[in-house]
Amino acid sequence: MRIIDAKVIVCSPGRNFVTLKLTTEDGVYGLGDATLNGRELAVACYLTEHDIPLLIGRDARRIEDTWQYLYKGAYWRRGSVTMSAISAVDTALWDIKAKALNVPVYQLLGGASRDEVLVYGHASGADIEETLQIGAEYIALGYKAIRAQSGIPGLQSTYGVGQGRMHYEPAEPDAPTENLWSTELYLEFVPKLFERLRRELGPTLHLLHDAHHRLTPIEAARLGKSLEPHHLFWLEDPVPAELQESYRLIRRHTTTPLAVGEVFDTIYDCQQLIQEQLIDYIRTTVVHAGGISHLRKIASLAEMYHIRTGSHGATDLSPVCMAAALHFDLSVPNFGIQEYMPHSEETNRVLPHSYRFADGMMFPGDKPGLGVDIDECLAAQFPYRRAYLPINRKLDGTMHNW
Ligand code: EZ4
Ligand code: CO
Repeated sequence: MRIIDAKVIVCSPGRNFVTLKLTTEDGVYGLGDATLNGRELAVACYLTEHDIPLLIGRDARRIEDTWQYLYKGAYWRRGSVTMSAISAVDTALWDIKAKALNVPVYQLLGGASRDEVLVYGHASGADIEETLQIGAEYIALGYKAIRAQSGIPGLQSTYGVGQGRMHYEPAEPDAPTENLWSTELYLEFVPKLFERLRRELGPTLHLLHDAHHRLTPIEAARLGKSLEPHHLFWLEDPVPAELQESYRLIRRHTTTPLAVGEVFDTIYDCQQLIQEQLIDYIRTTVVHAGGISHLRKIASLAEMYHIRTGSHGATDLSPVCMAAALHFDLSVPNFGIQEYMPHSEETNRVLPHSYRFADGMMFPGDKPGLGVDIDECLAAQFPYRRAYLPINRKLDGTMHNW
């Protein structure tokens, strides 16, 4: 079952996506997401110039060997560009294998460990009142878990606070937006936000919050402590995690559960966090952390240490990644929660998919493979447009730490 064609499809149906399509001599094709938000063409070029020439003629059934070949063969280990490229190849090969065997991908991963997958949506408002209102709208849609972010009094704009109600887009065209940041204002405000949300939205809704790497360990410890009465499902990325041991300090001070890992690209980024039980949820994703094959290894390590998965799933991860995530989530024993933001109408038309949402839960569907397709003609009508993630400065102009 040789790979005879490989195509990198770059398109922008509302936002940029990079999709790898591998085709075998039998006419079976598979898709993989290779989107790295704000750095899309670096991965597209890596695939075209470096990986694809090695894939043509290879046996598409050899998923693990191909992963090892691209990872070890590169000599230069890890890195988000390399790993996103490997992720796309790996995901496409799982799609091909499952289609060839006429089963949904989750059946190849050991079968379903649960009937459906718990997801959380983004409730973002300009202030507490609006965040509350949007939270209530999510409950009405059936959501059992929401990530709440709110504009902070005294700050003009804040990263992670979405503009639309259901749609969230962190990147901006042309040049990066500059946000201003004040830890003092943030730490003063967030406990008040969650006090109101918990009081008005009830005791059973799962409440999550993302600090987007903007605190120091001792500040994070204070935030975690101040949020304890409102029992969050998790506090995400309080501190940048290049220094994994910094989470020891936070852990010593608070019982608020911690989630880290959306920017990680291999198991080595979270080895210490997992083995010292410094976190509760690992957020690595199919598209950035080596595909389904590598994510399963991370989940297995986490399982040994009582840590559950909670994969990143914002709209810059394409429907191909979302589908792969749902097959993975359905199968791993230590699944926790999955992030989910619906894609735009245009994206859904370019990348039609069989996964579905109902009552706060999702299911990948039972179509053979991942259950996602690509309309290449339509994709060509949405050309790439350069975009960047925002940057963050303190009030005195200093670049902030994420
Ligand atoms: O910043 O997807 O938890 N979700 C997040 C996202 C990420 C973006 C980066 O591309 O933090 O909003
Ligand atoms: Co995040």
